[in-house]
Amino acid sequence: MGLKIYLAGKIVDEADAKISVFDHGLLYGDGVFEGIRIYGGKVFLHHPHIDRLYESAKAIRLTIPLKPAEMIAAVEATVKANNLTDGYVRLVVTRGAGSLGLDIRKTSNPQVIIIADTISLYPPETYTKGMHLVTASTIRNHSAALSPRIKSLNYLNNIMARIEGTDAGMVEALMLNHKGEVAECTGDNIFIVKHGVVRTPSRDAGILEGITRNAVMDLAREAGYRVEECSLTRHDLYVADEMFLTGTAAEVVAVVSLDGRSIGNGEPGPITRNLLALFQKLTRSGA
Ligand code: PXG
Repeated sequence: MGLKIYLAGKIVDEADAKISVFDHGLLYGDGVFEGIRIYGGKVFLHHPHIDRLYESAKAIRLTIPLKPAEMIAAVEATVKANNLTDGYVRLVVTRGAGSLGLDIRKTSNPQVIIIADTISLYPPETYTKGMHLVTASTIRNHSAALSPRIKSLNYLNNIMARIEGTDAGMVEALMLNHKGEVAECTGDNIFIVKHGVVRTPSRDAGILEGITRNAVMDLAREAGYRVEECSLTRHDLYVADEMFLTGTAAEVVAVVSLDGRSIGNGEPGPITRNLLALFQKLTRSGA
């Protein structure tokens, strides 16, 4: 028995969840998406994810054929139809089928697709030992070409960088922006800790404004740490006391080396471990 998929306003069997080969989501990567966790049967930070989806759609001039409240109900219904207590929701909105050619006026019926499934996580030792990173030579999209704040179906920029990480035997890769500043990883935001201060690139570094990033910044402030959004160089990263990534799938994961430089003492740092524990408390307490 396959999954139950939300498609065109209905919940259908996976085998029947099909869309047109003329959909511009497929032909041009023209569409937007979200990835959301389900913890204890609840959709985690549902509203911020739906807000970001509608903001991404607005930026690409895509009108989503559901009101936000209807979208929230559709996600809840899909989670329920699949009996999931812990898992992952992939929400996709495509431009819809059209003629061959870029003109959005020749498309119709944007497609809303909701997949709710289990999630494959990093192995537990990634959390206890931390991960190794390399800097990709592929820079993050220039904001004036395609804003990284849009979570679009066009992920080739990130995929090209991820290939470099994979080639180096790593599960993630660091991306810089066109100015050479630290931006983010291919599917995660990046943080460092230096002299007890938690630092992360600001939005204007050209990054996706991660929902996990924002939640972790809130947790850090509540825990009494100073948190700064600022411009960071690779040198700042090399000499950091601690480093970690945040993301929907990764949650909070320590980075113990970057480009062959070990970070701090080469083990997950105390503030990183504390923030991971606080994040797990937030997600596993049913809050
Ligand atoms: N940067 C980029 C480029 C991302 O794609 C993040 C940062 C972290 O954002 P959130 O909101 O998740 O804290 C992302 C998120 C997937 C997948 O299946 C990718 C993401 C999230 C969930 C699933 O590849 N990327």
